[in-house]
Amino acid sequence: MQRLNNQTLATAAQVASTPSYDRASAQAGIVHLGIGAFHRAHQAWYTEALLNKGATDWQIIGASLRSPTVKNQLAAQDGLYTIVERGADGEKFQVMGAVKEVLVGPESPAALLSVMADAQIKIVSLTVTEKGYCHDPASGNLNLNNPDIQHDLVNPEAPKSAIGYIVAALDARRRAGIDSFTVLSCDNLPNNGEVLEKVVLQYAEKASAELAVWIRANTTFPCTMIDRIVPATTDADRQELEGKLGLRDEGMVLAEPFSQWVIEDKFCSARPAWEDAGALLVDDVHAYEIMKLRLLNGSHSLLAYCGYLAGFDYVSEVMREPVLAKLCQTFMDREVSQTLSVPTGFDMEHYKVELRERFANPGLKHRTWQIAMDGSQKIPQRWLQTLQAQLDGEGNIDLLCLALAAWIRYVSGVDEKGDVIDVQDPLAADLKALCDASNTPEETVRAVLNMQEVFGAALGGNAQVLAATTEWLTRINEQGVLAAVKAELA
Ligand code: CS2
Repeated sequence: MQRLNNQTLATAAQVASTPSYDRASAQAGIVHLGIGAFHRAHQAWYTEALLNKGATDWQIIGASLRSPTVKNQLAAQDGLYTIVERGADGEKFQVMGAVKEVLVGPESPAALLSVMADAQIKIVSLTVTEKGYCHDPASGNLNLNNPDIQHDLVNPEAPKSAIGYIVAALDARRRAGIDSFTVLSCDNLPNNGEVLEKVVLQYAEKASAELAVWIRANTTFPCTMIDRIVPATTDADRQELEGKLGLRDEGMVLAEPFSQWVIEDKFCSARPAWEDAGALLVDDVHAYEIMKLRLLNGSHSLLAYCGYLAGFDYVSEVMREPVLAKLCQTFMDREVSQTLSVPTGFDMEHYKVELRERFANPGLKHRTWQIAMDGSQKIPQRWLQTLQAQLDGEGNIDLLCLALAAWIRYVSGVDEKGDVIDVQDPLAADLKALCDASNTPEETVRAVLNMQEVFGAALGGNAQVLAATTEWLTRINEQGVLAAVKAELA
């Protein structure tokens, strides 16, 4: 089967929309670190809309900081790939031209740094997941024990971490008298721009005091709220698209129709008019971020752990189980909503209903296992801030503690059928060791909540949280998660 590329684009155009601009003459203005499926279906999609409307300076140079997979997928396709948008009313295909080329950090750190230092690049954006910030989630400080950070501080010319790349590229610009780029975080962290700014400055201070001063004076780090459900692409997805497109597309991504991007309008350099593509440019993103992280991602993680333990592979299946659908709604209504201050003019009740419809989208095979990954990095902003707010306001914390118990059960590494769980988490080994060394649910919960880097001191030592989480873990172990939740919500 022929590959999608410049030569075969006309074949794709029979079923898909295709770039309406001259890709060869468009210029790159953005370097994106972490060109995974999410970026290709989100920021690249907004940017493509502008290119289709005639913008010429904003193509994207994508970079992978680990594996050459995406480069290998896209290089043979001249950077082209398809977004398959799948919702309740069927599917839509769009071939994307926004990605000019893909670089692979480990193949040539110098090549990536030199592109980032090019005056034509105005924005360096990143989607490197929570752990890519190399910070301690509870305090927000740069983790100086992180092996990549230790490596980068001694090898600044060949970094491994996004932080190392950003600081080295900013240093090159400073030395060459080139203006700073804006650093745009596109990860699911609250105050993501501020988190990034803090770790970048802490790292820069270690590297050179003068550089840190320059970054403080010249660089901005806007916060963003990013939202689109984009499950990992599978080979079956590629096979299916091949039948429809008549071409092989190794770089395709699947996404839901919904998409939202709220960006703090704080750029130290030129920026694309993303508002013309439907993004919201605002003075303050905070209320949007918190709402999305606690309602969408918080419920997602709850459904992922409970759903996985109950034997469900995909979120849409979890939502078809009435007990778990009810759990999701009760969690949102009873324990999350009241901790949120709604952005002006925003209809939160509608947002919650829409979220549950999005989770139930049968066209997306979003694995519970995928969402369950990296829990130690995700749950502080998804659950723990909500939990703290509920404790402060003397609100209900029952289902938040169920969530914690389900996570603890999950990271113990054995599911309800006795099968081993492939737990992916930077702290997986520590978590498993704590679970293995404990003899009772109470000991297990106490040991895990004691992990200060995740829970901080106040929450980890809270007696009410300890008791409720222990109670849930006991019930899960004895009855299984489904029966335990059913009894609770009856
Ligand atoms: C999910 C998110 O994998 C996960 O942890 O909760 O990737 C989620 O799909 C996105 O944030 C939706 O915008």
